[in-house]
Amino acid sequence: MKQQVEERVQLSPDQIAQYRENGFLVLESLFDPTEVEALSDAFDADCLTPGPQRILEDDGATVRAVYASHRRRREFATLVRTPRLLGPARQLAADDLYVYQFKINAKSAFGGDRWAWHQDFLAWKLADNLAEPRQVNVGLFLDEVTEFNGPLIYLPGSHRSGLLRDFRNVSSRSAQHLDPDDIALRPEQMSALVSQHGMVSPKGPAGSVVLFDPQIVHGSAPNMSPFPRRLLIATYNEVANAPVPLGEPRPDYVVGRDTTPLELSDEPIDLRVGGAV
Ligand code: HL5
Ligand code: SIN
Ligand code: MN
Repeated sequence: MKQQVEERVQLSPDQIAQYRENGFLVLESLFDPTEVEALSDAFDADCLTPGPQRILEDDGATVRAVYASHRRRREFATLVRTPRLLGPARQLAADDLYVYQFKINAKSAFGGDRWAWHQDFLAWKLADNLAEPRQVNVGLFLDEVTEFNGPLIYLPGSHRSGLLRDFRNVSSRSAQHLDPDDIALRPEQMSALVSQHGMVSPKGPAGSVVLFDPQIVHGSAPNMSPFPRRLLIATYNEVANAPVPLGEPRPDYVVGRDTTPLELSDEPIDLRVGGAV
């Protein structure tokens, strides 16, 4: 049964080649509106949970991001095991996978701030002593993404250049996580990179998925539109590549410590039984 489910969502050899070449791959409308609604409701509920996992915008009131919702809400715990996300991630990886990081960037209407140009792997190498860029990021659109609501922008092929910076700023934008502002690429660097690689911003209906490489250069503009752009990102890491922190590890809301290999699950996402995990 599991085998059959996995086959249904298998990436084709051509899709795998595209991912390797460009550093990202879009899978449109993988989740239906009922599922998106269930996830969206679960996120709204989780936004009410106080704690360091909830990061606010500079106004001190609007939610900027929430980490580790898969540890508090059944819908997200199921989601990270669904063959539609875990299946493709496993095809792109060389070993068993676990959840390294799970976040939802809220990018709210009228004020969701930018995410500066950066490479994820630099953050994790510096903050967690992560050895290899053996992660697969899986983004899931909780809202329709348009040119208006601050779409994520990628520089296709930039993941093949290795790390383009090697330090973080002395002062941090946030004490709770490493904000891309702390490891942002310089404007002159970005000009050269954009002339070499160009820019692409995948857009599409809620329920679409974008797989992306931990070294691809990416970022997104502020959202001044009346439409939110909530983007869920599950980062899977290979079990054998679990980081060995040099000092005190970061809190496990931001970097998961449970490296038990994930198994595929056929459980529906919109159980409507609600509630905590
Ligand atoms: N906020 C993440 C972390 O691990 C890093 C960023 O987009 C991922 C750069 O603290
Ligand atoms: C964004 O939500 O636009 C940024 C996502 C990321 O940096 O991974
Ligand atoms: Mn990122």
